[in-house]
Amino acid sequence: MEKLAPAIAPPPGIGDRRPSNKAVLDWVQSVAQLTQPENIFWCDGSEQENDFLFGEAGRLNVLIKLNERKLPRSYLHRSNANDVARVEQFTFICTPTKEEAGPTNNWTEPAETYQKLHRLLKGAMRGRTMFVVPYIMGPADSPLTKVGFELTDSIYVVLSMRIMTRMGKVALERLGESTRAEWNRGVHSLLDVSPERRFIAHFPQDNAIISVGSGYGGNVLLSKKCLALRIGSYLARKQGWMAEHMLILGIESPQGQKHYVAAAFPSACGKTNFAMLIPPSHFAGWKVTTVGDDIAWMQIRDGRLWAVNPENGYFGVVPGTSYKSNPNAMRSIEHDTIYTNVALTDDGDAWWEGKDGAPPAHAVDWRGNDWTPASKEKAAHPNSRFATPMRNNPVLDPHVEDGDGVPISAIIFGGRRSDTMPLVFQAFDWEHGVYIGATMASETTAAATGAVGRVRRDPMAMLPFCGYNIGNYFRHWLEMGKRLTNPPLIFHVNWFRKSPNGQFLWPGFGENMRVLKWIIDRSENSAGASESAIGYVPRARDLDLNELPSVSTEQMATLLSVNADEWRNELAGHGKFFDSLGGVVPGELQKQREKLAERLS
Ligand code: OXD
Ligand code: MN
Repeated sequence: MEKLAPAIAPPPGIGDRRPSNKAVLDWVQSVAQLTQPENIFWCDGSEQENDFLFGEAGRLNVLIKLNERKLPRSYLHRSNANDVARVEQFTFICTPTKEEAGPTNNWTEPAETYQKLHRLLKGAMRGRTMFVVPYIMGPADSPLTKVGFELTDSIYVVLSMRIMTRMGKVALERLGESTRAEWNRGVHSLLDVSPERRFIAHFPQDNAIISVGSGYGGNVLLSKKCLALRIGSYLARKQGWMAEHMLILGIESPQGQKHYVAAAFPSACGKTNFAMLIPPSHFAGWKVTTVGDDIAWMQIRDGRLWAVNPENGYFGVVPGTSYKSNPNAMRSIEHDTIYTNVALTDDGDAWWEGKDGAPPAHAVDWRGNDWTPASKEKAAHPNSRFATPMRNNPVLDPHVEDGDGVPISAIIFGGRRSDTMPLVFQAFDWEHGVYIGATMASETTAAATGAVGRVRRDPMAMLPFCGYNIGNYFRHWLEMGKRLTNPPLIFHVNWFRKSPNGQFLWPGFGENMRVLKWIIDRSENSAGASESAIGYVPRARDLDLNELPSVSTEQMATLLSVNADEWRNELAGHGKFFDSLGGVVPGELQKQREKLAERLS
């Protein structure tokens, strides 16, 4: 357990390169005075530093080195068993008024929260090292790029941040000397990794984050959910851009025609798989490339929406990942990867449920206990994760470092729905698309603590990540639409519809290319659809279903059907959700609901 790891003593030349920005130095000093670490380690992101830290993490049992031949330069981390997922109930948006945080966020008053957290942080790093991690989110030369600093007492966080962000010197260069520069202040301490003292607090007005009591990635890699989404969405509205929980992928036809799409699915609904999709053999010559698998920052240029991926790596769900489900992810995690909470085989390999091949006869499970295929417990935690550099991805898009981003032709919303939602449909226009995003729902997964499989409304997949009032977030979407002269078309997809006997109707994975192709064709005005009450739905003949023997004509009909009863139920769900938001929903979206009700009646 990492909480026991003592301070580390770096040799000369490592961990001693202080930034020169006075505002940063003053802030680090003030946090050090509060937390009282044994020493301060100033990270520069170099190879030498990284090698040293991996060595120390191994020596201190924070990481277990995996079989070098099977998984070169890769490690296993086991988190505390009570600390394996995001904790939405302990996540707070601390704005001056409750109304600014809105009805979907936990709110606490900023001054009181600082006081409470400072009490917890007082002396919390005694006997430990405090690492100073400078990083940027976004390509080095993008106008959207943000600088952040994370102070942490976790070596696992430092090593993961080096994978997930552009870390070190590049951030110090981007920041420069100005004491008035914009940068995010992030403080993280493991404390005693107790759920009673676990808080993830965001102070959007101060561009600051304090996270204590957890070691789980989504709670402690402050670059990701905390900065890139919660603080990011707040800054995006203020500054006129968008921070979204979306993958970005490129799709190129055999003729070299290229489109980019951005897709918002809730956590653990297959964003990474979709972003790395391999088209089936029927689509020979088509290529899908990944710009990002989780977060998109988007701005308007020339009336179009352009997106960058602010991250530098993937923090993906491991179970279910295989050469069958996602060969590109498998190749990405074959080396230079940190695994968290997977099982360890006797020959030092990583193992998880859903991996190719037979289970090992014996392994050590994610808790550190002996495991055999006869065990009742899962070997890997359902939310076990990999952190791997995006450079490992064999289908990384060549424009991933372009500061201007890539132009987005279509936005796709989607969720995990056993019924109601057809395989795909298209919004009538931007405003209708915003309504579809605002009312989307999904069955819950293991990515957050709580019940799994319950349908919950998750607007734009941002419910846990919108850093301000959701009503104003919807308004921001509507305003962005007005500024876009050439807006992306908006779609909704559902790979998870089931037959009455509980079987998935759609094969998913690579076959999702057929849906993607229709989406691209619609943006080029070259595919048909029928107009339904809920939007434009393809007829079976509008999709390329050649060489897809696994889906019968009846299955296809169900997949594309709009069931009036189910939709009346769905509409009631929209109404209930809007009501639960207590009057913040913009009039335009209420109108959209009324129009849908009319079309369904
Ligand atoms: C993630 C999540 O880790 O959404 O990306 O939980
Ligand atoms: Mn996510």
